[in-house]
Formats: sequence, C-alpha cells, structure tokens
Amino acid sequence: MLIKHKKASDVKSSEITSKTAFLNRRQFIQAAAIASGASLLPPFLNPSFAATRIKYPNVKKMAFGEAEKPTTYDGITTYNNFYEFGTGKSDPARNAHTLKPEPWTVEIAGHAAKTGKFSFDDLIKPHQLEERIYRLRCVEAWSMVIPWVGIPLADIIKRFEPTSKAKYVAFETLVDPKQMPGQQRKALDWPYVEGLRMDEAMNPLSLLAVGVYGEHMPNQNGAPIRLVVPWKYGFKSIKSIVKINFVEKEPAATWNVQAPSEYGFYSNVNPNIDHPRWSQKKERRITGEGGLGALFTPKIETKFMNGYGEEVADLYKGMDLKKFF
Ligand SMILES: Nc1nc2c(c(=O)[nH]1)N[C@H]1C(S)=C(S)[C@@H](COP(=O)(O)O)O[C@H]1N2
Ligand SMILES: [Mo]
Repeated sequence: MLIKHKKASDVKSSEITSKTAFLNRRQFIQAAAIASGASLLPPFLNPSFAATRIKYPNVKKMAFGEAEKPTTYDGITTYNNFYEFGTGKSDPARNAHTLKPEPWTVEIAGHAAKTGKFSFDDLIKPHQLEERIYRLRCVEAWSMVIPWVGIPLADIIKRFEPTSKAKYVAFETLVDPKQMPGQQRKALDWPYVEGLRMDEAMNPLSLLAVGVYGEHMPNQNGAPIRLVVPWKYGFKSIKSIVKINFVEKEPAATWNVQAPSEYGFYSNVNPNIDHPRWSQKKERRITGEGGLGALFTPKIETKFMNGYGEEVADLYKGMDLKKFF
C-alpha cells in the first residue's frame, strides 16, 4: 500500500535499509540477564521468575506519533491479558515462564504463491526491525503506551505473494496445554484466533511485533511473535502466533465468537459506541509508575480509532460503524 499523505506517524522509507545484516539471536543472549530492577510494583504484581532479557541489534527507531511517555517495562510485563496463562492480570507474568519461544515455527498457509513452515529467524531475518511506540487500548477501558520492536505486517505479507482470493488474513495462537497451563481449562475456545481484512493487514500501522523496549518479546506479552493493530481494541493483537492463513471469507475471531453482541469482527476503538455493559468514552492510562497507584489515575478521553483515525479513515469509508463494530 502506498502512503499518499504525509502524517506524523509515517515511516520514512529512506530510513529503512532493506538488507540489514541480521545476526543469530543466540549471539545476543546476554549472559547477565538484565535484572528487572528494583521494582516499584507491589510483590504480587511482580513476575516470580527472572526471565532472560535479550537485546535486538539494529532496531531502527522511528519518529512515530505523539511524544508520549511509554509505560514502564514493569508495567508492560506485569499487567497483561493472556488467557492461555490465566485470566487474572498478574497471572501471565507469574505463569508464562513455561512458554518456550525458541525454537518457534510459523506456518504460512492459504491463498498465497509461497506457503510453508518457517522458523522465527527465517521469518524475520530479511527485514529491518523497527521501534514503534503505539498506544494499546484494551476493551476493558485501560491503556498503555508500548515501545514495540517489529516488522510492518505488510512487508511480511508481500513476501508470500497472496493471490486475489486472499481477502482476509487469519491468525492462530499456539495450542499446548503443557506450555500454556490456562489451556487446561476452557476459559476460551482454543486456539485463540483473530483476523483482519486484507487492506487492514496491509495498512502501514499493522505490525508483527517481536519485542518491547528493544528486547525480545517477554513471554507474557506474546513471545516470540504477536500482532499489534493499534487502532483496534487490544484483543485483536493476538499473541504467540503459529499460523498465518490467507483466506477468502471473514475468519473467526475469538472474542467475537465468545460474545458476538459485545465484540464485533472489526473491534475498532470507538468512544461513540459503548460496550453493552460499560462506556468506552474514557480510559485509564497505566503508566507503570507508582505501582498500583497507576491503576487509579484519573480517566482520560478515549480517541476515535485510538487516535489513529487519520491513518485508517480510508479503510472504513461508507461503512456503518455501528453495524460493523
Ligand atoms: N493469544 C492471546 N492473545 C491475546 C490475548 C489472549 O488472551 N490470548 N489477550 C488480548 C488482550 S484482551 C489484550 S488487551 C492484549 C494485551 O497485550 P499485552 O499483554 O502485551 O499488553 O493481548 C491480546 N492478545
Ligand atoms: Mo484487552
């Protein structure tokens, strides 16, 4: 997709080098794991395991969107939704150490010239990693600002040459109740699945994220690879992806299947359309600073399309957003 207008969040193509040497991720395992530091969070919100933190080389910092202060690393990694590890916000940080993000295989399937199984490295090696600071707005009316490391989804999609029959892109999370103990119970229909219309997937904002704060993706945030669609509610941003499928019909999306009257396929952030059980007009920003106190900060206004309205306006021209919510 060509970028027609210059916007604050545009990626300068001149800043992206197409072939950047990509070194094996093992080479960057820092023997001394960066300690998670003296945390300001109360102990019950802290992960009970010391995860190894690995830096990516050559992450291109992008001037992206408004200069907003990112949520702290502790905030991003201790307040999560990842039902595969439990339904409580602190469950993923406590439980996700059983996930093995390496080795990892992603299957590319469906209507595309190139399909097959690809290792994590094969998938990301040809691409320049970018840092993009995006707001994440959960449907539960809280939000964070997250400095993702990732690759534009469009760049990955183009490599596999989807055919004209590929109208949607469907995503699936790993199913392995041993690695993901939350799957031993039927909190949701496993696997967690999500989907985007092809033009949404090709929008320059859509990102396949492989890390945060310049480092490999923490398990609780969806290691090793997850989707980030910043103008949609957080649940569209499916974690720990093992399959990307080019399909003709609108694919199933977990929360839409779970409660179709509450969660539509599109799930665009829209303060004018309330959830049937609560308002979507405002949100609480989780800064991660001051521990639990941050959970009780005053609410701020939720922006249409999470503030990315200009970038995505063309996608929904002529659509009744109340019907296609
Ligand atoms: N597989 C999977 N992906 C998921 C979820 C989940 O439970 N399982 N939760 C979603 C929800 S509701 C949100 S708000 C975001 C949270 O992402 P974060 O923990 O990295 O902030 O992940 C989304 N992706
Ligand atoms: Mo969410």
